[in-house]
Amino acid sequence: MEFFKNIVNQFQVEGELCSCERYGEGHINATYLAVMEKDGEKTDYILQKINNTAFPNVAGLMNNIKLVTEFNRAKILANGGNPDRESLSLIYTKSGETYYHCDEDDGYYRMYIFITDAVAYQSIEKPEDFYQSAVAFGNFAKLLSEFDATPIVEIIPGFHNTVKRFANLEKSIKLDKMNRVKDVQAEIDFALKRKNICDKIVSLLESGKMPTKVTHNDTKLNNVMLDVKTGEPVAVIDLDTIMPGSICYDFGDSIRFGCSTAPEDEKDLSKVNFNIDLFDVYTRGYLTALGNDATDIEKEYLPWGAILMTFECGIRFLTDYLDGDVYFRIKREEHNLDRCRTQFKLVQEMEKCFDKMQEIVKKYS
Ligand code: ADP
Ligand code: GN1
Ligand code: MG
Repeated sequence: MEFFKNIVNQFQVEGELCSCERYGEGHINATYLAVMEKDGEKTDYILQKINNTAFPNVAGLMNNIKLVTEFNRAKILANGGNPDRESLSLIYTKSGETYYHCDEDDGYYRMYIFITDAVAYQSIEKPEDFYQSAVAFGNFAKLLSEFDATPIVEIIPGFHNTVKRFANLEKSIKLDKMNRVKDVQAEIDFALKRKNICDKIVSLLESGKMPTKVTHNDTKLNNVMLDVKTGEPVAVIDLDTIMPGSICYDFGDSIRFGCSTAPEDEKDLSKVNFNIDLFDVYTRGYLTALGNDATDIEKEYLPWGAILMTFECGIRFLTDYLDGDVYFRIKREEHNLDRCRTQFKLVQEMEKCFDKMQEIVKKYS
């Protein structure tokens, strides 16, 4: 507690820290709910220790977040909204910085205003929530289209470059650092069979046939907050990966996570299925919110975005398993392998209903 008191005291907050507990289900940063008390009144904040392995350039990362959140806040204010609730909002340090480097644990910390009366779901409880998350991400994409991307740093180069992700997998197979290749031959074969799909979107972006846009790049359901009472979108959060990308990736990543009938790390694969009805729900919400902002080629490749984001995530989990679980936080042995297996099962099912997915996109285009 003394350790955290020192951390929060570096930021522009008032009162005494009365609790600081781990919070949320993110795989990357360490998130805490920090409660401050002043004159008997409690205020919640989000405190995060930034994952410095995933994000070596913390200054660049935080400058990206500062630019995007200040842009969002100004827009929300101009539209008569409440920026403290409808945008992720940084609490600056007492010296006006976006983050604090703590010598004691060599950690990088940041604080956000806690978004009140809102929930980040871990799975779909009702289709309406998924529809609202689609509207939230669609509106966010629209907002970003007005944002000047020039100063944005590509914080993880090639983040959704599936070709590069595949090459990383091949490197890890060759290296076989943990001697695990022998146990995952079926998963490796599954991936190798699909090597030829990796460049489907990458090549369109590289040739300029598909526009490169500033996108969120990590659009899973628990990165959007919905109002606890009305279920309506409140804010899009987790802005670490905002950088140049494709809306097919943002769409696809939401589908990957939200259209599965089971959690991302379900061990029993018989429970993991791709729910096409939820695909319909999300597509309707996303395309309604985006309107004319989506070009024909982007719309055409939305189903590919879903397959590729799911495949890519599967190969990233497999790569991390082979590397000794150094990137994604794990809670048990083989956690990354279980995650890889759910993703590959979903890919298989998406492949089977690809025509149906295309029809649904056409219906809402
Ligand atoms: P990670 O990058 O590790 O996924 P996130 O930034 O997504 O970390 O935060 C993890 C979780 O913490 C979110 O899923 C959400 O439940 C919660 N959270 C994050 N920021 C806020 C906020 N400003 N207000 C309320 N809850 C938040
Ligand atoms: C990570 O940070 P979080 O948990 O929202 C990862 C995503 C993966 C996702 C898989 C920066 O997202 O790319 O799709 O896990 N984020 C980063 O659940 O690598
Ligand atoms: Mg997150």
